[in-house]
Amino acid sequence: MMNDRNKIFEDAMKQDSPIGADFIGTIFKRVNSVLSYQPAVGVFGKTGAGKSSLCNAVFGKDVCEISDIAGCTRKPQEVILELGGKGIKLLDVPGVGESNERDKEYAELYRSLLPELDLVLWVIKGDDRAFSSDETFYKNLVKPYVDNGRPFVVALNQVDKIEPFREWDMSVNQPGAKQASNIEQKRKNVADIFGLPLSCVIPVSANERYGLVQLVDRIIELLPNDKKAIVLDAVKADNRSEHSKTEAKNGFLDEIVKIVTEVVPLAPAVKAVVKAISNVISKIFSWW
Ligand SMILES: Nc1nc2c(ncn2[C@@H]2O[C@H](COP(=O)(O)OP(=O)(O)OP(=O)(O)O)[C@@H](O)[C@H]2O)c(=O)[nH]1
Ligand SMILES: [Mg+2]
Repeated sequence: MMNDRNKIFEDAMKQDSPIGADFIGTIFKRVNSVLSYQPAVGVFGKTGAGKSSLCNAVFGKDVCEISDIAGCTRKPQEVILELGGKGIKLLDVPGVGESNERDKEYAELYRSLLPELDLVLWVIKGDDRAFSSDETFYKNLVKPYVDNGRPFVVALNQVDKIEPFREWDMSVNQPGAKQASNIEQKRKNVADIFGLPLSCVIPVSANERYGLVQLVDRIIELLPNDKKAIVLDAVKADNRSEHSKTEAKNGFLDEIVKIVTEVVPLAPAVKAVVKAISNVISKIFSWW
């Protein structure tokens, strides 16, 4: 894949761009390093919240182990999703809230992982009543990173179980009216607890494949320009909306314009070079 990419890239640049070989080389290196970056996504939350299930639903079938037995994920599962470029690194970590001993150990683990993460996805069980362990973990560990501008999204998972759960409409895969209003209430509640805007708390159901497109939309919006396309590429095709595709494309093109403008001193050449590069990118990402 990597070699294919290099070849397509070089050919396109030779044909279409009005600049010299040394400029092409420099631009090539810089765009390639954006493409080769491997974003790391950490999936945190209480045990049994559905972290592993949600990873599978968002990114693909069976990338993470799931078990109906309590406390399934015992050590961090590092899954490399290789598509297009190097893909992304998905860290499905063990859940907190099982025992005090474990929580101390896992707090250390979360703390050590955080500096390398581009995005933290916090998974909460929608029908949980108490969020105190989530709150403690979030405030002590994650909040300093979020305050530094690190993208953070809460997935309010298992909303199919929120009362009255019998209202869940299987035919359209949507909550019933009363259930929808209780879900919205819970969402507000969680946003308050975490001190987040409502837009960062997304109601989902991993099992029912509900809300996943909205979750991906939000994630792509929050990521920096140079990482949107790579993360979107790792997401299952069903979960990519036109909105997130446009967002990821524009982000990537902005990044390319930035790079080319820095390297090529002549303004008229920039447009042609950017066009040549975006032609190449469109061959790398199937959804482009
Ligand atoms: N009804 C329903 N059940 C779910 C949903 N998501 C997960 N589950 C179930 O919840 C249980 C726990 O899911 P996991 O994905 O293993 O949870 P986890 O957060 O990875 O748990 P640990 O690895 O122990 O931290 C499994 O039985 C899942 O099938 C959902 O959206 N709706
Ligand atoms: Mg798990």
